[in-house]
Amino acid sequence: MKQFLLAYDQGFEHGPTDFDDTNVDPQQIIDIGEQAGVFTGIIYQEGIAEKYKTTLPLILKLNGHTRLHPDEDPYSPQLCTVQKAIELGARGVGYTIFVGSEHEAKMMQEFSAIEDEAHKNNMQVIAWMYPRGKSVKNLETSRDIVAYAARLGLELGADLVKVPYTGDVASFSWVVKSAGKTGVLAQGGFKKDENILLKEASEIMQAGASGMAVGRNIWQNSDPVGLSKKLSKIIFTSP
Ligand code: FBP
Repeated sequence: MKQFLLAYDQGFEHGPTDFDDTNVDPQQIIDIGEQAGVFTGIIYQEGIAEKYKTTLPLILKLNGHTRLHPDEDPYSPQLCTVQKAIELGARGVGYTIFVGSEHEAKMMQEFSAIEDEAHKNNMQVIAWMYPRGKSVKNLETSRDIVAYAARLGLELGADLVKVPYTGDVASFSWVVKSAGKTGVLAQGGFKKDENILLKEASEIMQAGASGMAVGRNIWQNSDPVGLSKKLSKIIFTSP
């Protein structure tokens, strides 16, 4: 099944530097998502889920880290539980594994326990599989490393992996193949020219991906609802 997710955990990962006077307000992003009517889910952390309500299916992010201490090998600790996600009405849970970090084992263990419990409760499990750390420096979007990260997601039991785009159809097709029956979602990344984003979205879907999870490129756009509709057309009409 195709997926188009609206990501809004950047306030945690990057801080409010990603925001302006409008999109700093979580309600604005929820409104964009509800007005666009094209998203299969919205992603944020526990605190936002407790204070803001949405009619969109919620994917609750269970771990996070800040960029305030520039660790070469980052660790993103688990901060919320599957039980709490159920209480908050989440349809699924998300967890980041920094593949290649020296703390990768700890994140794989935490993810694995989350995956077991979430699946017992019929929840969708999405793994953010991001190559990061000294051993994969400058290889964060390289074909073989991203394919390895996606494959790890399959082996660990993720329903979907969210990975960076590798930049061309051939390499991303290999990433999708490597993930087997685990669906692959491409990350939006930092804000880029709209036409470049739309071209990338077409390539990503051509490569056989299950969809995209996009944040900054949507809510930093001057017409977020319009752009969401354009992206959804590409995602949901691809073969
Ligand atoms: P974007 O579309 O804004 O890139 O959001 C996708 C996402 O995975 C977010 O869920 C997360 O907060 C962020 O990217 C992580 O960004 P970084 O690559 O800087 O760690």
